[in-house]
This record gives sequence, C-alpha cells and structure tokens, in this order.
Amino acid sequence: DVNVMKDVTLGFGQALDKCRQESQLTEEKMEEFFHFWRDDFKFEHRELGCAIQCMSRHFNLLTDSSRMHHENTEQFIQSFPNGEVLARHMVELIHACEKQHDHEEDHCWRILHVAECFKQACVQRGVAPSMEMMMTEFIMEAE
Ligand code: BOM
Repeated sequence: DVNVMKDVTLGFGQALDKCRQESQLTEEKMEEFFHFWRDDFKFEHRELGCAIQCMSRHFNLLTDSSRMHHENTEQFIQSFPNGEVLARHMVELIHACEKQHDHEEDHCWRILHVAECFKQACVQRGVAPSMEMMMTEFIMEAE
C-alpha cells in the first residue's frame, strides 16, 4: 500500500547523499529522492540511473550484472513496517520492468528506464505515494 511505498522510498533515499558525487547527480537534477513520485517528474538524466545503481549497491540490492537481487530486495522491503504486504509484489513489478529493458547495455540508462517503468506500474496499481504524503513525512523526519 501507499504507506509502505512511502517508507521504503524514504529509506532508500537515505543513500542519495552518499551517491551524489559518484553519480554526478546535482541538486538541480534531483533535489530530494522522493521527488521521484511527482506527477511531472522527468526521467531524463542518465545521472539519476547511476545514482539509483549506487543507492541499490549501498543496500546490497544488485547482482554482479547490475540486475535486482531478488532475495535481498525482498528482505529490504520487508524491513519496513508492513513491508511484507508489498515485498513480493514490488520485486515482481521491478523484474517485469527489467525484462522489458534488458536489451539496454548501459547500466545507468537501463536502471533509469526500469525505475520509470516501476513508477508507472505503481501508479497504475494505486501504490504510488502522493507528493503530499512524501513532503509531510520528509519534513517530520527532518525535525
Ligand atoms: O535492473 C536494475 C534494477 C534497479 C531497480 C530500479 C527500481 C527503482 C527504483 C527507484 C525507486 C525506489 C523506491 C523504493 C525502493 C525499492 C527497492
């Protein structure tokens, strides 16, 4: 559900600062990771794909070929409150998106396109958190 996605996004987003330098993702290209869920967010910067790769590595969610590590990703999602209700489903959504973009050889571009596909799938299934939810929680966490 949307609350689980909100928590997982904020958890995953904790790695953004660490990954900014190596991915060259400037604040101008993405200020905070939760902007991912904005309706008008554009998936156009290769640097964002590189940053998501770095962030996924940080949590040990990728295989050697920079594909999703299914077991680790499921466990990561399960580590959030009520994560078990969405973990399997999210892994399946991401994997379906990976299959669609498997021909893309550049890891950063491929991951960017997988991320966009994953967001669309979440929106379609009604599990995408609203920006209002994301902002509120983000501000509460900062205080
Ligand atoms: O083939 C590489 C797989 C990369 C996965 C990309 C999925 C992207 C997600 C970005 C949004 C994340 C929100 C929550 C984290 C879920 C693990």
